[in-house]
Amino acid sequence: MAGGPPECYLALVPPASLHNSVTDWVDECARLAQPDRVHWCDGSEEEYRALVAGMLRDGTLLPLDPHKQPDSYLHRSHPSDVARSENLTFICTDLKEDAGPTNNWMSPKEAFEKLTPLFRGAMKGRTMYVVPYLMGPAGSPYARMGIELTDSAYVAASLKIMTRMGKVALDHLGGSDQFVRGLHSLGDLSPERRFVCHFPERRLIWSIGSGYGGNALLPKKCFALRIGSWIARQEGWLAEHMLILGLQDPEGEVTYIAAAFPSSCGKTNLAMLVPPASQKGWKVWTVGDDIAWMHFGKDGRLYAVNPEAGFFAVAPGTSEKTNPNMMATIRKNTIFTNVALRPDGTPWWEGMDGAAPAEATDWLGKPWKPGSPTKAAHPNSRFTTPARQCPAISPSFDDPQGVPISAILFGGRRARVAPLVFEAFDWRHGVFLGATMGSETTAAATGQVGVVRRDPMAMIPFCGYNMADYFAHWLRVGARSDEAPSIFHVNWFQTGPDGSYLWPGFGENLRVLRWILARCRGKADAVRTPIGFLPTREALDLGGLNLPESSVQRLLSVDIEAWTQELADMKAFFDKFGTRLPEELWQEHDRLSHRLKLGAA
Ligand code: GTP
Ligand code: SPV
Ligand code: MN
Repeated sequence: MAGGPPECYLALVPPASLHNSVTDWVDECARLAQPDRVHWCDGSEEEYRALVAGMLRDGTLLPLDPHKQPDSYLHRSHPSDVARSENLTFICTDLKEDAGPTNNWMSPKEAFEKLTPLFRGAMKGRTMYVVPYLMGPAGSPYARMGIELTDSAYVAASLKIMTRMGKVALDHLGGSDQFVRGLHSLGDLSPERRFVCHFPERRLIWSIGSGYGGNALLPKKCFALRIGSWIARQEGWLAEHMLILGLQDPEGEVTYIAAAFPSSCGKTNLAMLVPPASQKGWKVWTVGDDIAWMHFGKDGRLYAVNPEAGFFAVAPGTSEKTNPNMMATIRKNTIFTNVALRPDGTPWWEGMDGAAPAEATDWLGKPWKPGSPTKAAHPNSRFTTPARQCPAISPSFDDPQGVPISAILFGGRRARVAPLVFEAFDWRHGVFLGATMGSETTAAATGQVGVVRRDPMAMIPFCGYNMADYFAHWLRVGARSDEAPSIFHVNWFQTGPDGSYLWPGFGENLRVLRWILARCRGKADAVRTPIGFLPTREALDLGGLNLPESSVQRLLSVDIEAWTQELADMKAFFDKFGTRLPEELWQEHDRLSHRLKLGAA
């Protein structure tokens, strides 16, 4: 890579205390990929600045206005490399059945044979950054180590924001050989030679051909979810695609909620919710916006930590109106990717406050004007920003024990069918709700947008093993405790005949959270319906929203016919797993079918 960091950093050598297996593996990868330089990252500010300086020199980063947007930069990824590539993502278990019918599988042998030639010499002329990182709060019994080897300075700098990187991680590792290995190269960025391969049995990730998001920032989806979910099943805990928030009531008591929504379906926004003026005394604290690692404590409660240290969040739609906390978070120290650029050197995207700029540079670097047929920012444009900068960051963000979860929410993007909110009858029914979640696809992954697909627990792209076993694991962990969280299903995305959203969403979602909290405390009314408990109109505060009666009706009722149609799709999904699917889920399916028949009668 031209213009790497200055010489002083290239001299860095691995700390002497490291286990041989670390240095052996780094040497082995260096022999394969043949970088010109190997740089051991220490995670310091100086190092970050040097990485940025190198990228400004070689054009990987563009500067933004130093006053309006201090210490922030714009990166444009390759136009064919703008989202996770699910079709090129593989789970490479020894046995195909262990990856299950919802994952792409490749045998480890085939994967190594296919990828080794691609990695051979891939880093020639480039620097290989050795990035040690810690997932989870320092000193936490739940924190885990990973090392990513990458030839992308953008990835190394992003990991400084997204993880606890460098010295803190190596201190945690000590002389241990327990860490997840991740080898990443940009390769030639061709989708033809792009692979993201996971070897859960070997705690290993090999990713080549992409520099973007979950394909390249290996700690995030590859480790914390795909490898993480595998480890979690072995050890009896949960690694989930969930936000974590603390809901503080007017008396000052904080209750923690975790929520799984598919990619680009509102986790970051809910995690940073700012209550509207009508909801006096309420406050939301952000613990995490994407991933939760959850362990049952001695008291039987489920405790969650956020393994990440930053947010890699969707730009379009982020505004002072929808997410003022995020707008405050990204004011400095932020790397923007594939957003548009205003002439004054500030970033812009569709859905930002105020009018569109009269002129701008689009995400491809081309001139853009309002009325142009294309969007200025890519729909999956994002930014990487430190969690610590969020004004609502929870005081428990770094708590080594994590926060006790009282409610788990599942939700998706459904124009029809799923009402605003309903509660599961019990844990087992809740697991069924999670397992049958449907959602319309978004720009977060390559492929068609807006088609309904089953996305159990928002984990379809992220579960590192057979999802039948994953469901069994969920059923088992909940059965072990009387203190397991209550489970709910939410949907902010129902639309009316004109395609507009029926529910105002964003800050107003607090009204739904309040009902959920009251249910957890046994203090809110609900009606029993075939699909679960729905709020009574009186139990849900709709005051001042002026929603048309027809909207309220749709939001708070069960469309028996539509749900009966869903049954067939749920069955088709379950059938994929054959006899491996836990019998309990078939029983829940039968029960739902039975209740719907009674409901229709
Ligand atoms: P990933 O980072 O891909 O996992 O996404 P996410 O689940 O964190 O989604 P995020 O909060 O970034 O929201 C994605 C898009 O949905 C953004 O454009 C938001 O503006 C929009 N959105 C979020 N919450 C709501 C809501 O309550 N109502 C509506 N209508 N849109 C929302
Ligand atoms: C998602 O797609 O769920 C993300 C973005 O959070 S990525 O890191 O690309 O997976
Ligand atoms: Mn996500």
